[in-house]
Amino acid sequence: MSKRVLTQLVSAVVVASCVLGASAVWSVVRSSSASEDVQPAAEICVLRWFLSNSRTSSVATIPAFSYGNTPMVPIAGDWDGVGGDTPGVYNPDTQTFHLRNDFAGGVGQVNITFGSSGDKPIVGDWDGNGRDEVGVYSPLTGTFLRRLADGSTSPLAYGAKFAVPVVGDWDGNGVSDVGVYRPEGTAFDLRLPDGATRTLVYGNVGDKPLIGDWRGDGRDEPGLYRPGNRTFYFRVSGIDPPETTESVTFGDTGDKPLVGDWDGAGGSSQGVVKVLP
Ligand SMILES: [Ca+2]
Ligand SMILES: [Ca+2]
Ligand SMILES: [Ca+2]
Ligand SMILES: [Ca+2]
Repeated sequence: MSKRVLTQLVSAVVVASCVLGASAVWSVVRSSSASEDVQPAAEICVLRWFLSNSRTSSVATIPAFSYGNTPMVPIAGDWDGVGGDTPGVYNPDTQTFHLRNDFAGGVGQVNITFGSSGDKPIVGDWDGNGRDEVGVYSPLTGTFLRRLADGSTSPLAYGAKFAVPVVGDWDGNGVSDVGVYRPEGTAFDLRLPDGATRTLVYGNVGDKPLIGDWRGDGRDEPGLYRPGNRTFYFRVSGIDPPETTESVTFGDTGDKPLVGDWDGAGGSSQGVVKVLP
């Protein structure tokens, strides 16, 4: 074995130990094989953010910054109602959101404890005042627990249990709506404000769902990230037919994709979060 290959293998092991939003995996890793039980139980890895204000740019347009660490889950939202979307992280171990209103990294400017063990973080403008709030999706009950600005909780059950939650403003009334993505059917089920469901079959098996307002018309629509070719797909035509999709290749294999209106100009664009030792 050449030294070069050995280095790559070691590197791969280190990266694999940086588990994003899934600290429970450790018990599996450690018990699977005694001979492999050489990694630290909870290596802390840093989240490094690469965001682009251009949906056609394959390089970041915002200077990279570090914010959060494993096992935190990266999120984005317009927490202050000005200047577009900025980073946040959700720590599943402490059920705490840490939010920032800039791209400087550091520590959270707003910290909110919400949710229960096993919940997934969600972001939306639940009251339509132009500022995003946080919430969690409870897989056990299939319920969206929307945390309102006054700290109260507004629950909304939708879809099957253990679904993949999505949030967006499907009708453009300023209030975020919910939906679920069904990976096996590559289908988005979008809950309209009247309770009806709009189903969109979109993408391929293995794609990861994204939601954004690609053209900045005030209505959110689906997008996809395809890990195999590191490509973002934006359904710019919205949720109504006919479909028009634009795409951009961005980031590296293993990156965590996310989207946001980083410059506040009205349209969402891509970014990735890398997990670095
Ligand atoms: Ca903002
Ligand atoms: Ca709001
Ligand atoms: Ca809406
Ligand atoms: Ca739109």
